[in-house]
Amino acid sequence: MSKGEIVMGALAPHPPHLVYAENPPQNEATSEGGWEELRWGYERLRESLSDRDYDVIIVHTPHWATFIGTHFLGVDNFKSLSVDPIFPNLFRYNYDLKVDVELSRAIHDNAADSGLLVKMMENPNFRIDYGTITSCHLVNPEWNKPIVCISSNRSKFYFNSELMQANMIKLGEATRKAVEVSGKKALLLSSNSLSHRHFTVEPEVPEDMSKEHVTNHNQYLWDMKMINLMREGKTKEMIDLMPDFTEQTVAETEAGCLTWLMSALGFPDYKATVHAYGTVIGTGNAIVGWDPRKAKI
Ligand code: 2X7
Ligand code: FE2
Repeated sequence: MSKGEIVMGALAPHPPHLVYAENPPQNEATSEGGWEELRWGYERLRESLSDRDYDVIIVHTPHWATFIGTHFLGVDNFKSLSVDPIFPNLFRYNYDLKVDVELSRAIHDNAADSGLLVKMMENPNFRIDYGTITSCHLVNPEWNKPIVCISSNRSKFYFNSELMQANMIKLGEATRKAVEVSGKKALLLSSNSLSHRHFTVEPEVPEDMSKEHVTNHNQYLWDMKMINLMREGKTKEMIDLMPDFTEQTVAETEAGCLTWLMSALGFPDYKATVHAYGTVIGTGNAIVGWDPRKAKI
């Protein structure tokens, strides 16, 4: 069996608004569009994947929050209705997804060997979080690949950002090793927004783009600082700044997804491709791809 590999890593944020704006048949709510810059960015990310063959999507999500260890989906198939708790008016999505339990378990076992507290989630009635569904839908609307879904352990809250990052670095390494041993080609998704201070009142028409802008200039400056480090291939520096960035912008990086992704990719020093930056109800969102083929040039 040939060695498996990560074919691409992506920052793939999950505002449910983007699915709402696309009007797919799975979502009960309907819209008049909106957030085109980000949706066209997802189109560009999909285009960049069109010549990349892959077997599985591995997604790390902030909205499956676990306080005791990191959990992994451990059932072959999940089918149900996912309703966003904050935006039930926008996101009521009928999902039917497949899980690569073998790879899920392999990452779980590697993570356990490296000293992390882990658990397989084997309840067939478990409700999949909207972060996972939104990022996977926008990257692969055909849903023709199995997924591995990893929860976000909330160690930042019961300990601190530094411990959270140290654990996510171990989890990223465990993920890369499991992919290599599996012989599979994997696409990795960090499902999170960047700056995350959002409006507390929704416009009457949620897709009214005359109301959309970043919550404050501080958030915008921090988002650009982080995105420019990605563009310059300075991902170690980005990870070093992460605790301050997260603190200053209440960023969704608090969940560890992006740290996990950078570690799995071996802290890329090649340039990332930024497909889009845009705001959703005031939060900052970037769609970014890391293509490991660039490391070999
Ligand atoms: O979960 C989210 C998010 N990350 C960003 C914006 C709006 C809603 O939900
Ligand atoms: Fe979120």
